[in-house]
Amino acid sequence: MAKEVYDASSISVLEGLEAVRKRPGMYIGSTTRKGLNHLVYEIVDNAVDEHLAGYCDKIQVILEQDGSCTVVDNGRGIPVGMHEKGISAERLVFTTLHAGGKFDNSAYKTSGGLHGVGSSVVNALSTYLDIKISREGYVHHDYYERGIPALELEEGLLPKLGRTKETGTCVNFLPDPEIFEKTRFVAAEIKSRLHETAYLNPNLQIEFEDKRAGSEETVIYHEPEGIVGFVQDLNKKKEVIHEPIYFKGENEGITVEVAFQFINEFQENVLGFCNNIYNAEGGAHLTGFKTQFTTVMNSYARELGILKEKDTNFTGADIRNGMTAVVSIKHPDPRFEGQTKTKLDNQDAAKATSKVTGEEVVLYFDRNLEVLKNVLACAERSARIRKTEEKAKTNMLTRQKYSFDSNGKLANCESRDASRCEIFIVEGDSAGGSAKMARNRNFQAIMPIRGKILNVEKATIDKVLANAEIKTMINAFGCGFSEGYGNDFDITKLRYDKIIIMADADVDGAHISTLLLTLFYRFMPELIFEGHVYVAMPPLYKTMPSKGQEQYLYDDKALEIYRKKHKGEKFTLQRYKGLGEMDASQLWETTLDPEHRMLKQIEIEDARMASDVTEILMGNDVPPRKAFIYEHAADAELDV
Ligand code: 0RA
Repeated sequence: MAKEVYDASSISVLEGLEAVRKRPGMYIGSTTRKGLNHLVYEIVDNAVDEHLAGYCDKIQVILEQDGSCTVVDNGRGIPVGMHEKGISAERLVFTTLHAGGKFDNSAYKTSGGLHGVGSSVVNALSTYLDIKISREGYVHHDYYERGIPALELEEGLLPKLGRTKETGTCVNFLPDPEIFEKTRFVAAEIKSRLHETAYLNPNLQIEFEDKRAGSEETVIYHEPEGIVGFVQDLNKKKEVIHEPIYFKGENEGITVEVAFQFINEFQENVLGFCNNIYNAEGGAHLTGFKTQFTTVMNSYARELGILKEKDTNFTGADIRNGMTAVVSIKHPDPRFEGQTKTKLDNQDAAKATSKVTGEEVVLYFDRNLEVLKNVLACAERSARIRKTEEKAKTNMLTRQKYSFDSNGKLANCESRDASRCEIFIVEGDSAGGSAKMARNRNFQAIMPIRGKILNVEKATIDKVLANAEIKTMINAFGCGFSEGYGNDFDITKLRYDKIIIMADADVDGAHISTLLLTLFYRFMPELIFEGHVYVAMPPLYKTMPSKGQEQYLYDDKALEIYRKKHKGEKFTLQRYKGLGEMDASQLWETTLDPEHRMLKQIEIEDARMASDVTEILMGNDVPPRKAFIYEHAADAELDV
């Protein structure tokens, strides 16, 4: 049959699919769960393009019971007619790399780095892909297996399933387990991305439905207030100091849209989007916005006498202290650079954003003097703290010794090869003591911390820096820290490949882990994004059978399995309540030894997901916090 549906002209197509399957990472970033989610985003983004072209206002995303995903839109339907190459246009879209743009009437390509490489990549990486296209009065059908068409065409045209008056596209695909390490979609991440898409497209309704056993739910995302609603949502648990400010403008074919709002907290959260795609590494649009905003605010500060003649200007970071902003631009020909191809490179985007910002911000603040004064007060506070911080940093650096800080608490390892080194942050002095004895001192460092460190989400930077344990930790890691995202932090200086949080498997332990994760996310976010942060999973039980080997069990499920397997046999069960109950050799065996231990890698896709996660972890709502810990514990990437 393959011969019938696949003629000689398709050899290059086969080669293309083969290339995708050989090096999937090149097309979707990775084959971990992050890559898996990208499959969904690829298909959804195509439907969003159809919305941007003005023909689709509803998209449905369904996680099916069988592990597949369905994306339905009510657009015009992908063209099914004969294309010049002698095959249906739909086949061309799903089998050739980068075919998307050819049919795309909209002025906006969404080729944002990993995105827009399109439907053919999803097809190549799926066990099967089934597509139903409603247009021109019929439902047209096509079906592929691992990217290869499996239906016979009738005179070059797709078979029809029946008549319809509707139009639209429905794609159902099953990720291929030969390609992906994990094939279970993570609903939380997909939902977060869909919600964001809804904010960026206020006239679009997105329905998410999870049909998988045990996690059934339906959520509808429709955000008619657009990016203003986005900013409000990002700030929903914060103390805001004014209503969100919104403006939109156009310059040389580039549309610029900005919403921002200040909160009473020491942090900056400025997110950039180009053609609806999040730019994790920022880029020209953010530079244009930030630079212009700094200039405008400094000149207001002088005008109002907040800055005197002898004073130096506020820094950009001072001025953005407390700012939450979404900068969304539409560019006819976006280009991306950077490590993950998520940094907008077009210099005309900086110019356009700067021009629109310069005009609009002045229009607003000229009429809203009170808001202006409140925002400048945030900058003043930040400048004061910056100066304290600079002093604190100098003190810290001059005092710093590599192996032992002034408290002598860090037991460092001998190796200086960062790629091999690990640092364990251990709760409690007694567990810390055992860990120091148990470790392999060649490559494992131990840093005990006492009690609960500061809740950094609520503390100011000078308080954070005054905390001895935090200081020691920052010194030990070696890469500095950043207030806000990415300014003074150099991940290449990191001294340990793995930072492993080791806490008891109880409520206090969970709290300590949460505080540490918050600290890392706020001041050293790349540690998390680049996968250096782990949580150790000490065993919950040890079984001691009257005959046979002792065995450590890491969770209740393992115990259940053990009980089934050893039915009728006698064994004593020891339950570990804390790390302190294990002696050094047990601790080595169960929690330190790379051959036997279990680590959970902390995975957060990027800053915008993380800001939700921090909210969930640190907020005062107990139920969502439980849900988060539970869900992620169940999904844990076990590095056994
Ligand atoms: C190009 C042209 C036309 C539709 C589409 C693309 C289209 C693509 C996708 C991908 C997912 N859903 C989609 N819906 C539509 C229509 C051309 C015409 O009708 O004139």
